[in-house]
Amino acid sequence: MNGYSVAIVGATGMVGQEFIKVLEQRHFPMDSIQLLASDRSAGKKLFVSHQEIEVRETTSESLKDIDIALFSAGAEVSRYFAPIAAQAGAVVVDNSSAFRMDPKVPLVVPEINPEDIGKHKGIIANPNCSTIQLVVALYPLHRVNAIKRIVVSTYQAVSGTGLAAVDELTTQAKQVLEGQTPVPHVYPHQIAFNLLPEIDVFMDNGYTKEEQKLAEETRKIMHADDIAISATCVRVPVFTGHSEAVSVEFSHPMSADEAQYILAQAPGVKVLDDTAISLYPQPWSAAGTDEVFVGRIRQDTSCANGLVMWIVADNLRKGAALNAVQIAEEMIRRDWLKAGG
Ligand code: NAP
Ligand code: 3JN
Repeated sequence: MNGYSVAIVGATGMVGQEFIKVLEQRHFPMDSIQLLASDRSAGKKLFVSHQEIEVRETTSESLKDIDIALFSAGAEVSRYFAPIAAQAGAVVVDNSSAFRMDPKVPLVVPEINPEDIGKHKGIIANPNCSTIQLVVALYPLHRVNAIKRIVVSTYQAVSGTGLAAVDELTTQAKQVLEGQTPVPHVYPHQIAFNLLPEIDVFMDNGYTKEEQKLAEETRKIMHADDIAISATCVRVPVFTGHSEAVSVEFSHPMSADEAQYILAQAPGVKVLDDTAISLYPQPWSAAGTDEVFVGRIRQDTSCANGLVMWIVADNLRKGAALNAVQIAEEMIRRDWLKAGG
């Protein structure tokens, strides 16, 4: 056998569709692929490498004889089916929040903590999209000069919410331009031509769950429990590409030039930073690409050891599907993934 038996759970969704593209583009070594979703999609046909494949309902039976199961059907589905898939012999890479903070489950960004993959017991968690791009950019700096505090504001595209939200922005934008008043369905308010500082549910301390995920996951991946982090997560009327304005306080001074130099050599990072020609990362141009883009690197005039920067990445690729496939590739490279169980 040359390749692996792969399953995508949530294959009809935004992340699932990106999984198919990433596996095709990277020539992931597959012998077979199972496209799984809810019973609503059973029988629907999708193409993988020019081959038509029927979507099946996710059941215990459909998760048998799988080597690697890529989950993106929400936390509830993962909580129920990921242990079943792992018990049946698959290694699960789960895109949901279900297991991310479980101490027994590795939370992995291959550029940062690939060795944590080796501790898995059948399930490996993929971080939240906003976390991934933040740590890919900040970890190379942290290794040189330990980070003490991060203050981050995110500008998150609607594709992070899924297909229904992409449709909602499209419909609302047309309605507003035609002089109509949109009725919101996916979000609590109109998203077209608007900003919503609410992603996931509000908690008792006034932060949202998304803001909490960003802080907790960052500390877990970087193995840095004492970094202080405060986040404000905002939904913006952009289809693809999450952006982040980040203030970082280091243990010692770091110049913008030094940070640029370190980041220019960092894996998965591309520096776009020349204010003379208005060169800086933008979600529009990050969409469809694999790198985490960093620009606007400058001294924080409010903090002696501080830098401020602007970080952008494709939330469906590096923020979700690509990172998960890179975890699988890393396992293959280290001979940690066996074909045929
Ligand atoms: P989406 O476009 O709404 O797609 C949801 C997918 O889940 C569809 O394939 C849907 O199948 C499937 N599904 C729903 N209920 C199911 C069930 N009971 N059994 C099996 N499949 C079911 O959402 P998305 O944007 O792809 O996101 C899906 C999940 O991925 C999110 O809930 C989140 O947990 C995770 N995610 C993670 C990140 C990240 O930050 N790493 C980013 C985005 C999403 P049907 O078409 O049959 O309904
Ligand atoms: O909103 C975004 O931009 C990212 C969304 C991620 C998301 C959406 C629904 C459920 C998640 C996640 O990955 O944390 C979840 C979840 O699994 O809880």
